[in-house]
Amino acid sequence: MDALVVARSVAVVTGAGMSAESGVPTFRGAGGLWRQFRPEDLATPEAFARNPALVWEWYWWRRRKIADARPNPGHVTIAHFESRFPEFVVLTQNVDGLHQDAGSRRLLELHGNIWRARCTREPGRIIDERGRPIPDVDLDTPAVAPALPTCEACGALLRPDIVWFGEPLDQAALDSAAAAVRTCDVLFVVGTSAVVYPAAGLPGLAKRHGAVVIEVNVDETPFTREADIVLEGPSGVVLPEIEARL
Ligand code: BJW
Repeated sequence: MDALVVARSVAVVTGAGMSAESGVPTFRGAGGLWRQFRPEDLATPEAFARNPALVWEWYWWRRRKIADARPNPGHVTIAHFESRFPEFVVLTQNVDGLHQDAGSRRLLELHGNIWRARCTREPGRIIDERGRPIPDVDLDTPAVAPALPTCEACGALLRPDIVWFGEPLDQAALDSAAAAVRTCDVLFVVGTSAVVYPAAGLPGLAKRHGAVVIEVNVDETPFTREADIVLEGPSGVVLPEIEARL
């Protein structure tokens, strides 16, 4: 942990495990969303083209879960780190906004944000839907589906502002993320299964450029053997312990 004490530049890659202790389901593993739902039915552009109502219902259902979630001590610790290190950035795959709720400002959202929608005709037209009523849907009981959201400017269908499988990540965000991990002294990799690319490539890139990489996870990942330090345990416990020792 000496590396962290002297570090000037620190970056953190986070995944769904970061929010698990806030009650937000992860994707993989026991209780993960992909145990209950098939990604090809819900998280691809083809799925949305085939059945936008089904996809929107899934996102409304998830928005309801996330609306009740609060940042956990792991999010709070990461927000504190921002004022502790001269250079600091969070590179999150999470779409739940809990890092921002905890106070993080230096942050790149690599996979979008569940509270935003965007126009399918004019993708640059982004709509912040946080605070708007969330339609109540019961995923187990097909009922009369609520009307699909449309763009106020042009009437085209809106879609969740999320990066689905087979879609490119925002190139500027990805370039900034790659630059951050190439130049950081320490990279934390927290609560990610490290299987979804290109984000899964960031820890290896950091290592190749000389960073000390610290993995925080309750389980092993494909990256674990490459990590310099492996801290096994829930991020809501492990991260505050690290902060207490600094
Ligand atoms: C704890 C904990 C606690 C639990 N404390 N830890 C072969 C076939 C098809 C595609 C590909 C392929 N090979 C590569 C690809 C590309 C594909 C990909 O990587 N697929 C792999 C799965 C094989 N990638 C893409 O398609 C990406 N786009 C792309 O590559 O574009 C190229 C392109 C260029 C030019 C033109 C066109 C295309 C896009 C990927 C987008 C991912 N999107 C999702 C969103 C789903 C919907 C939504 O959120 O609404 O992002 S998928 C899902 O996985 C989500 C997550 O951000 C992402 C990563 O998951 P994450 O965060 O790691 O969570 P989990 O659940 O996997 O892991 C949780 C971890 O936490 C576990 O390790 C637990 O142990 C741990 N944990 N509790 C600490 N308390």
